[in-house]
Amino acid sequence: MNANPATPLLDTVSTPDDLRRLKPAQLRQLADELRTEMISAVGQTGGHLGSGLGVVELTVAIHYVFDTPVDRLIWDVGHQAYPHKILTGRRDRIRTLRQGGGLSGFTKRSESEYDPFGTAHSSTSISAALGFAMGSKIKGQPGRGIAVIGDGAMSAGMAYEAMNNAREAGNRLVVILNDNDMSIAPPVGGLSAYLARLVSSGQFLGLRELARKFARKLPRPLHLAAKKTDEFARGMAMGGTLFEELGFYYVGPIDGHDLDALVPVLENVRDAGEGPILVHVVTQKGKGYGPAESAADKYHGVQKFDVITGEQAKAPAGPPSYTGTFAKALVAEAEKDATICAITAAMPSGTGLDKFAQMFPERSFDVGIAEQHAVTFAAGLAAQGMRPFCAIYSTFLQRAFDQVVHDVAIQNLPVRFAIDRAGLVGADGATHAGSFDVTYLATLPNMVVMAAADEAELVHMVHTAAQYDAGPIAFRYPRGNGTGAALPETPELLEIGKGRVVREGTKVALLSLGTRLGEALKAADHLEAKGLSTTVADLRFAKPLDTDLIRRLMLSHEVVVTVEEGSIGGLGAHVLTMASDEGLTDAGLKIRTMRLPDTFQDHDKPETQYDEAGLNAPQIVDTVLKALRHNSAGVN
Ligand code: TPP
Repeated sequence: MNANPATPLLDTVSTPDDLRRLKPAQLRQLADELRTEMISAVGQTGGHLGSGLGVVELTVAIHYVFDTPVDRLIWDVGHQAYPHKILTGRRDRIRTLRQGGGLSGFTKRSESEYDPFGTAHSSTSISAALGFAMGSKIKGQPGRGIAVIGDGAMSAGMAYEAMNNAREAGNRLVVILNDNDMSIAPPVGGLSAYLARLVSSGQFLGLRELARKFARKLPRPLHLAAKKTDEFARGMAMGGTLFEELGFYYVGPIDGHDLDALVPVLENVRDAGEGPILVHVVTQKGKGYGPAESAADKYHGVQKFDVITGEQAKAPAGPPSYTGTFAKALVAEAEKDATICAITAAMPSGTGLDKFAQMFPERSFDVGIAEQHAVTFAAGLAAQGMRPFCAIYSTFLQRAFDQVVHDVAIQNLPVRFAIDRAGLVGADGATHAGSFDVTYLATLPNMVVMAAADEAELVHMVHTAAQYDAGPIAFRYPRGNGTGAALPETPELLEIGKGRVVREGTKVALLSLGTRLGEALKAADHLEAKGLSTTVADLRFAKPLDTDLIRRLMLSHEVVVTVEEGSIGGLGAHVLTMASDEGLTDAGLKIRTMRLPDTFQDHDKPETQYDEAGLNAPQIVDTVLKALRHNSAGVN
């Protein structure tokens, strides 16, 4: 097994105050030990690796130069913050990352005063840093807002909305653009090309120009002057950049692994009287760990791995993943239909659309981290007679809600939403849980909302969505492996708004939406064993509801329980509304709704999360029995 590495200098540093007591000459060794420690920890836990490795020196330099936590440091996305966690009092828990009760894989306010802002969805850091900067300015307190944002995250509109507003923060706002020329996949679009041009052909200025640029004198001219000019070639280029047009001083590009350059530059940034300042730092994703450096995705996210060989633990063999099944089904549809196209927002491999892109490059679009644009772009394609599939994780589609309402639903445009990672997601925790999509979509007029109970159902749903031109249609499916259901040779065209009865009974009816169907069937077995004849229906559609089926079951059963892996306001709410609209409860029918709890569930093993959510078979059985006890006791 991976042994913990020897880290004599790092052992003396548990907070940034300890770090600031070191001499500049010691920082290189500290960074090396920090990198080794991070590799060792992630080898044991799995998680995000490449991004953190790329910012080891940057993390050391920022905490060395700035006055954290008074200066508020915000890591965009937060997946690169593991070295930051190690240096800010959390080293003793670093090997609990992403495990139940352990450290979060992102930054989290409740975890540390050094995490002033929770992150996980990208491109929020500049807005938040600006809020901190303005707040401390108005209150007359010390403190800057420092945002560290990747070139991938820089593709989202929110970053520009924030920069467009930043001028009044003055030198209290510092943006550090961490440019590793990677998102999860290679970055896309004009901005990425622009940054590459800045890096490769930037006009590098010497120290005198640098001194002139900053209003105040350089605090450590000797230190700076001692640097070799060619090393400092990546020093400071300025003039006419996009960022300057937006009101920033642009400083860079700087080699983000060269502490001798980083520290003095950041000191100058810290002491400059003007601002806001954007420091363009060039780093390498996966830096310092061979297997990561040579991996195509730079080991963005990894399973546990052997530090020596870099070999990752194999995910347990099992049925094909939902994502893979979706991608195959979509490719099959697109082979028959040249109007089918696919859109991802920076998640080609996560959504499986990389497979689609290989087959149909001209009909495949990776728009970068830009979910809002992805949705409206899909709406435009649909209005032009194309059949767009917009594949976005449930949690990231939240960001494009207005586009779903205003650009898609109101205009009744046939955009197909493939909603991956619907439901609980395990180690990524609350920020990534796909809890709300049924709630936020099924509330919209015109929208059709389906949930796949297994991978065969998913294939039918992809086919049904491809054929459906009457308006927007969404289908959701979870993270991970399917159930092993046999895949159909020919997909079925599902009748819109019709569910299916999977098991027929007489006393109890379980109405399931999506992948809790397996648990509902298990519960039915238990109930049957107790003499309670149980019907199980897979409703398939949260919208439109199969009102005929639901009405029939309500009129012929004593207890009806809805089961879904989604928030309050989803299927259960729609079924209750229908029942009350039609007066179906007036005769004493018992209805119960089972759904995710009204809390943000922390990261944990999926099994534990389901137990905590109360969505396993035993809890379904309990809910039914309680409802029946109420019946016989005449309560309610
Ligand atoms: N969409 C949103 C709104 N948030 C996300 N976190 C993601 C998608 C998924 N995601 C996590 S990290 C990442 C993406 C797409 C890439 C970020 O690239 P970059 O900002 O360059 O940071 P790097 O990983 O290269 O350090």
